[in-house]
Amino acid sequence: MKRFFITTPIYYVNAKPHLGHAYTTTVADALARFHALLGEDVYFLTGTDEHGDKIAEAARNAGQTPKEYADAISGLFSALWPKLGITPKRFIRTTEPDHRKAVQRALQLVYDKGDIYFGEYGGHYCKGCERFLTEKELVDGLCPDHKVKPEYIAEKNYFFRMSKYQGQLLEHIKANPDFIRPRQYRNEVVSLLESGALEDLCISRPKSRLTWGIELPFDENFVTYVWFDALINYLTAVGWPDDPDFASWWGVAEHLVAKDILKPHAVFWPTMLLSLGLPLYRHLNVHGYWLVRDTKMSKSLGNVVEPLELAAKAGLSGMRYFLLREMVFGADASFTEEAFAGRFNADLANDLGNLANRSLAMTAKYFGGTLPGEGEADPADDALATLATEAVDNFVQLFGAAQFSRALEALWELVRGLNKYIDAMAPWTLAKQGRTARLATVMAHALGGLRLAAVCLLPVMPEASSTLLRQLGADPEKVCLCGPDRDFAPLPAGTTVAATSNLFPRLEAPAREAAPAAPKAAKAAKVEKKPAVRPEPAAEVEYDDFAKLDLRVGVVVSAAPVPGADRLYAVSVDIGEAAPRPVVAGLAEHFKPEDLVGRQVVLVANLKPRKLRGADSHGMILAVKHEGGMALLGPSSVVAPGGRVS
Ligand code: ME8
Repeated sequence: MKRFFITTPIYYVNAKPHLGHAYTTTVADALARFHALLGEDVYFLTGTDEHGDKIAEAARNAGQTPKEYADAISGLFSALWPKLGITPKRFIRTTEPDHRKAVQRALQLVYDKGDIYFGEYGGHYCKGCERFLTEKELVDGLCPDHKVKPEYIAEKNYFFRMSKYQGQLLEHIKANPDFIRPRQYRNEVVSLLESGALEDLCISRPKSRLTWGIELPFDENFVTYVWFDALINYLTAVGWPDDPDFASWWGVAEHLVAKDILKPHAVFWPTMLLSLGLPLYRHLNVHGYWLVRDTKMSKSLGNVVEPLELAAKAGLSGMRYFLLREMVFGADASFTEEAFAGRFNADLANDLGNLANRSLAMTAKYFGGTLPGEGEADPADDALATLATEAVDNFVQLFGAAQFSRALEALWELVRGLNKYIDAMAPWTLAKQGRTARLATVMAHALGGLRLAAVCLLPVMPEASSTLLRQLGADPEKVCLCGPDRDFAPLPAGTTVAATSNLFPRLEAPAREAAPAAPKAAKAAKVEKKPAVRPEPAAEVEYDDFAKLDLRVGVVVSAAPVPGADRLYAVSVDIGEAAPRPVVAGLAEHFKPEDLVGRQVVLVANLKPRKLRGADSHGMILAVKHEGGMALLGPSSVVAPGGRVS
């Protein structure tokens, strides 16, 4: 059985986890699930890095021993992952005995080989990075990541002959172009190695200065440098040095890190492996930073987003989808609540959610929820099958190459294609014309495509995709992305599907942040002073008069400006009739068309048709005007189009 081994960085236990850590660990989890779905045997490793200066300092500040402190923070990490749907095979801690033993074994082997020597060194040490920075790396004398002035430290220490392996590493990187990916990070490492500037690595700390570390096996007056300790975790976890299974896991190892720790992973680690006589890992996958207003989100800068708070707002699946879709792997991405709600509403509430809601609701309406089997075919069905096959092939290829946002973009070709297929095939018209055989084929194809999309999305949104698969009559535990399961097929006859989906209710867009400019603030103050306008109560009506109104729930299918009318949109609303209703609505000042499409609204369906600015209007969308703008009326949970309001 093919194997796949994926690791995250082991995180420092000097502060609690934030969205940056959650991102890397979510990506690793998604990759692990993706490879399992391809039928592979998977090892997913994460954990905590617990020795070193900065943990000792954080513990001192908290009035605890380093071990007490490490236990508490490590516990926060290990408890967080399952809450985020993340299921590692092993959570390793560098304070565990098997790891300490492996580190000492590695140090002894490298020492015995003559690759460790004793010497003196002075340099700029950044505690945040836990490493010496070169003059070139400093920006205005400060560490570019932690924005602090590194401490100049000169002392006698042990050194690893890293420079000895410079040429060999460069050769390996050149012979394996995707050893470090994406390309920009590979290029960065190649120029560093080609500049010939690689120094030897200081790998010890005198106990006179630091005791919180693993003792050197060949000198009890020193502990090992935290990076020499931490990197070894990748070997310890899969049983190095003694486990006979070690080689089969190590041969397929892939690391996942952000660019802050590129150098330790792309230079320190492979040279250590070369010295140990071990094969190099297969890929180093490097991503950018999550930024908050142009600054890296980081515990030391105090601008972090709490992953659990975010998950509580939009559900776990929404958060995981956002993280994987929004960040172009390798580049930085900005986190804003607006971007979050925008992405969620556009891709999940509108595209995928609407597709699921309407295809299930129509199957319930036309076939009582059980597909009768295919009937009449149409060339559009073959075109859909081709689109699905291409989209899934692209998705699989890109996801496996760690290009998650592009992979999801490719899959959305299928999701949007399915919505277009439904629009073009117009099941409501087929139903009206009594073409049941054709209607059955259309629904089977739409649901078959949706099922395939849901399988692909299992690694990204395990919770929501499992629910969706169950709604489609499939068992999420039994599907895979291999063999015939990966091919497009209409949902088979006799499959019973749920009547509604309702997986991704729209998020309210967050209020825009207050603009700092004074004139705007003054204007806002003025508005507040104005007494709120309360409309006069209308005259009483008899119940029979109210009952004359036919109020229906509908889904906005499209919205476009009416030429020459700034306030108006020509909207079409699906209320479960043969064709969507054309309605002219005064919404243009308050909503963008994309904010409306997919939204459920309440329509006065029996209003006499009239022409507005030359366009036909067959109903009225209900909304409330208020001081802050306009709010649309809608059901509190998704209902089938055409549901009567009473
Ligand atoms: O470096 N954006 O631990 P660490 C994206 N112990 N990812 C972020 C991020 C952000 N703003 N902030 C943190 C260490 N990360 C060492 C690793 S491995 C043998 C030892 C993620 O707690 C990202 O994965 O500082 C980054 O590389 C890692 O957290 C750094 O975690």
